Amino acid sequence: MLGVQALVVDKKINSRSRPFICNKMFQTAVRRRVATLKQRFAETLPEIRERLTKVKKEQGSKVIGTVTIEQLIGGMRGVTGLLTETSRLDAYKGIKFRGLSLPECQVRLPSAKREPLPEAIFYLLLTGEVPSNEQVEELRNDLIERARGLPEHTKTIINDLPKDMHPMTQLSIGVLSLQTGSHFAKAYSRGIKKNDYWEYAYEDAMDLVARIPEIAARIYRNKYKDGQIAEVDPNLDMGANFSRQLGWEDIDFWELMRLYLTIHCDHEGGNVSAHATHLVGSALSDPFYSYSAGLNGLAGPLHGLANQECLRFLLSCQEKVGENPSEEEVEHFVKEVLESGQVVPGYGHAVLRVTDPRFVCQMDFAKRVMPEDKLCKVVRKMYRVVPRVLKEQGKTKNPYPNVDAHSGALLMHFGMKEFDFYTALFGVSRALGCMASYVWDRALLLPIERPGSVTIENLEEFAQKQ
Ligand code: CMX
Repeated sequence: MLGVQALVVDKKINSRSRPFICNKMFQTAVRRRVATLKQRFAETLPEIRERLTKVKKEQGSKVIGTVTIEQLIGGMRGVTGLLTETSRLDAYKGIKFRGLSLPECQVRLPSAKREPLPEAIFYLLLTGEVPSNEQVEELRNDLIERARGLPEHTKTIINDLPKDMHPMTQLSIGVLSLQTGSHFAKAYSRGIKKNDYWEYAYEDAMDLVARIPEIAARIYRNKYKDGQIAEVDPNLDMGANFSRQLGWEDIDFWELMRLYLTIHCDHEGGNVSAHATHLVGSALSDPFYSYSAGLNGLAGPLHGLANQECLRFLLSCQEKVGENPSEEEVEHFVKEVLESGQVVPGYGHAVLRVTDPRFVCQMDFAKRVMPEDKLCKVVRKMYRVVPRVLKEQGKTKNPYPNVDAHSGALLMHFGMKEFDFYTALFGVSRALGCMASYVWDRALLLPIERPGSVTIENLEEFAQKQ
């Protein structure tokens, strides 16, 4: 059995590591044994389980909210009905990962240069603790080892997919193909105790997080480049390795990828990708089945696909009114888009009622790293114009930009022009949050999800009785 102890390894910090990669980590790195992430998870679990049992037992009959008929018809907006440990979205303050805002994560989490390491945010999501440099290094090594185990059949499947298949379809298939190695599915069919589900879920979740970057990179290299892909470098972090496998050696791009993987990783439980993963997992489908479903949800234009739509929108603005449009020209363009019945991609949100902090930190990155980039300047002009136009239109509850309003322009700056691939990058990042939540779902023994439903006739009868 794959117990906690099975992962205890004496990982040494590799002295040959490139000094600028994990400099913060290596400055303080000591050659000593650190508790693995799985051990830390196991240590924190009993207390959390106890708190959940207590609150259920003592407060279980209390009402946390109501559901109006409008909410029932309207996609359950504002209905709180899910337990998600990893993050919480506040309509006015934005996302908090285990209580830490994005700017706080940027300051407190271990980094290679400036942006948090993706491994560090994953550790935070799983345990609720800010990891030390040694803990991140231990996790990084574990993920590298797992990344090297990408099955040959997954490579073959991706190679054989039609090149004109959308990258999100390919990514979903690639993740699903990992299912053959599911520890959870094998253990379940052998027969395991419910209390132990999380250990096998953890193994699968780690495999998935470790292997999805190479799956996405292979899709990119096959579809748009020569099909050749770099080996995983054991001295680099996930952001840098993923960048290299995509084909970028520019360390500013590596930083962008670290930022990208951090800010897209989680957005509490109700968004389509997280909710779909949670729902499918609640049937005890293993992490690969579950996250493949989450990716299918992420592929929708009102969710993750909005980033590619947003870039298309920015480019068509430039095409129509020039590379450096005035604010008046931008306003005219936006109004035309609205009048034609389309939404302004990258603006609005089902929960947020302020500018998305994930937009702000991308804008800060752009101002710092590429202050003269013309497309990023258009993004900033849009930010000055679109909220006012949407407010005048009066329909949108949140006229401010979301995460997707900026990401495409940053990628374009570095020459990643294939914008139908952008949602696949989002999918690599969202795996961190969805897999951390999947492990918690099994650890907290959450049951199969099964809300009730009504017919229109039921609603009419109910309204008459009222
Ligand atoms: N442009 C134009 N109209 C918009 C709009 C936008 N950006 N955002 C919302 N609206 C409209 C809605 O279409 C709706 O119109 P109808 O009443 O005619 O149907 C009205 O305003 C009210 O919608 P809302 O309650 O403010 O927004 P929702 O919670 O229904 O939808 C979202 C949220 C994100 C789907 C919507 O704002 C949208 O379509 N935005 C553009 C696409 C986008 O950027 N999606 C990415 C979201 C982030 C992510 O999940 O990745």
